[in-house]
Amino acid sequence: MPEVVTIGESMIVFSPRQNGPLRYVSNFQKRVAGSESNVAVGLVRLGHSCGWISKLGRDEFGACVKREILAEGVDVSRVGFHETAPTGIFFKEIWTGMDTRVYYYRAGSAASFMSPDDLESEYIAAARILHITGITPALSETCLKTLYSALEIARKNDVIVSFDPNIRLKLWSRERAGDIIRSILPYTDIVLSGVDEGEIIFGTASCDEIIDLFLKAGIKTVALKMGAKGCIAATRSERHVVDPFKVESVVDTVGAGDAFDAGFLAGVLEGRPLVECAKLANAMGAFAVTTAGDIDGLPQRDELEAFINGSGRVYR
Ligand code: KDG
Repeated sequence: MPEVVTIGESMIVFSPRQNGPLRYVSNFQKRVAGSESNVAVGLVRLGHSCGWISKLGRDEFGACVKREILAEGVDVSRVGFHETAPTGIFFKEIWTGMDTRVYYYRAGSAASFMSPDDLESEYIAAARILHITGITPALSETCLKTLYSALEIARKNDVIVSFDPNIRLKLWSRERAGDIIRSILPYTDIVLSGVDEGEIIFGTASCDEIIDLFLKAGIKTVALKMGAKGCIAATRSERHVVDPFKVESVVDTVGAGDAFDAGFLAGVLEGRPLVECAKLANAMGAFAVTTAGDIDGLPQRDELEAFINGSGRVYR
């Protein structure tokens, strides 16, 4: 059974081969993307076992998503297929590496039909960590129920719950996102959140206030992502601002948050001190922004260590 179990929708993403408005783009590269499976792949690259629960369309894109995630070494044995609903897709539009937009075509997708019946309690109960995001509850009422059901299973079986709010305002309103996410917090042990998301959840943009409010809501460990400024990692007894790693050029920031989550959770699984978890997280985020795909740039363990130590490697 995998150390980490995650649940969520993955899709085919079409990345433009040129920058600028999509109306002028004729060529795209097809890749696989999805926040939760990105985290799973990141963890597997670092040597941890991970299972991904989802639903795909019984179509070519569904077959492609399952095959790619399986090829990365993630356990896809709990991925089901919907006979008629399609696999979701989306398009990226890139202006500069810092300005990427996404256009979803995922309403009514196979994953939006996930239901509590798709969960196998023993599979979640055997994990050390259940990792979820705020994307899944935004997909449909049945997805929301599925998430609550997974959280109940985790709670009953002392599985650590890790939660990335990952608020996608193209999927739901700020108000609904805030309400639902606040209802998930009591089940959560580790929160991996952006500052902008903290603002939607708590109505303040102050990093310290956001962290205080997460801790007050019962979260044991908070990692507040500040993008190019690194992160703040906190528990009730410690709080550290952890500097980012510098990257030469940013190609695409989408997926950096997932890479961050994978790094942080790897640290937790390895019993590392809080600052080290945050350092691993920042380093993974730095890798992710250097390539166009969500997972293409994610490092293997030795590559990550070499990057953190500043030693680099020479291939001959
Ligand atoms: O974090 C990256 C994700 O946003 C991307 O892979 C697509 O899962 C996705 C989503 O729902 O936006």
